[in-house]
Amino acid sequence: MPIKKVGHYTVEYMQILDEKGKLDKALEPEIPDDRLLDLYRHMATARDSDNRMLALQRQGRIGTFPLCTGQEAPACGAALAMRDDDWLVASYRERGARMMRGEPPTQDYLYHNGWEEGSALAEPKSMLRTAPIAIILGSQLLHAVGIAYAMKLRGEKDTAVVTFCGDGATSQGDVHEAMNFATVWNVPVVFVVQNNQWAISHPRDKQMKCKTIAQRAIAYEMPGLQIDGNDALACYKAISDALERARAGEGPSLIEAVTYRLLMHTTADDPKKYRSKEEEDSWWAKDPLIRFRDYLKKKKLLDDAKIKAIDAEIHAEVKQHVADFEAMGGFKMDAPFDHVFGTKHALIDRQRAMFLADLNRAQAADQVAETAHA
Ligand SMILES: Cc1ncc(C[n+]2csc(CCOP(=O)(O)OP(=O)(O)O)c2C)c(N)n1
Ligand SMILES: [Mg+2]
Repeated sequence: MPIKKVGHYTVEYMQILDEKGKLDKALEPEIPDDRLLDLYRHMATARDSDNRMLALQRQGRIGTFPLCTGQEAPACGAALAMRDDDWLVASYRERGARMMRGEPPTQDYLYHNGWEEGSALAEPKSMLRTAPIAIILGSQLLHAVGIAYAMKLRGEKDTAVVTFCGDGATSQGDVHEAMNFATVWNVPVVFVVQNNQWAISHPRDKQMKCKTIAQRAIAYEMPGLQIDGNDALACYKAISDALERARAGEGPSLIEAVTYRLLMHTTADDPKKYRSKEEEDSWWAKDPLIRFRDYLKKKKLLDDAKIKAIDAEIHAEVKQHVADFEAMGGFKMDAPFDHVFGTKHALIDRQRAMFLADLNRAQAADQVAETAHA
């Protein structure tokens, strides 16, 4: 019997606005001017917040946090492509997307200062559907598929889920399970992998043999596309197209956004220990924010004076959010127990009582020690 070909594949790459600012007119998405400006505003706000948070962390005014500088395009592009009723199930680098979907920036500061209240949605009724930040790599993809499955069971039409993870997270079993079930159940979910070349100090080529992450989609029988993740227009278009397919009942898609983490993994990391300045410089030259800003300048939506004014406004807003955060108080030490289940549960009540008893004992011991010291 001759050996037959039972499968073959190609992996496509999409770029609309290249590193030099050259635009592919045929692929340019139609986005109203105010939405384009909103996209710039949020990408720039995410960048400014990163800088501000970094300064706060160095001054001991906020805890360790992950930076999103250089990775604003996939997150904000996704938020622009999404509708209010869709769900965002993100990882920890999608600062811009969270803000764009209406999450108060103070939530981000609370979360990264260790307050559980940072995970709670401030006004659940008016809040756009945004899941809490996920730190356990890949776990959120299972949640995303679960939410998409629930949408299907409930007969929700026209809603979909966008979920994010990193290149390193794709080595987790959870990611395989999520992608497999998403296609088996044909649920409306878009998987966006932010391939930023590194999993902390571990380079991409040491964690996977495959040349692209997008090609993994073929094994699950879903569309897979690699895009320039520093090109905001490509991010918006690829995610919009995938959302359209999901809404039309055509199931999940995988998008690999090729990008770069321009700063440290978290504030506890020093990338100089494992990557070269040449490598970093080559990616600064592809900065997604500058590239998109220059596109808007060419479209005459921005000029230097407008950019200066918007950037100053953003800076003042971020400063105000930090002031609001620092003025907050009244946090509950036992807040985590409030959110484990949607309804009360005897086991959780018992654990909360044990935790509070321990806490009271520790605080009383501190008091005794302080009094003795005085
Ligand atoms: C299940 C699990 N294992 C290990 C970690 C520790 N950890 C946190 S971030 C990280 C690297 C993740 O790399 P990648 O998925 O590429 O995302 P990036 O940080 O580059 O955005 C690791 C190993 C974790 N959070 N969860
Ligand atoms: Mg990574």
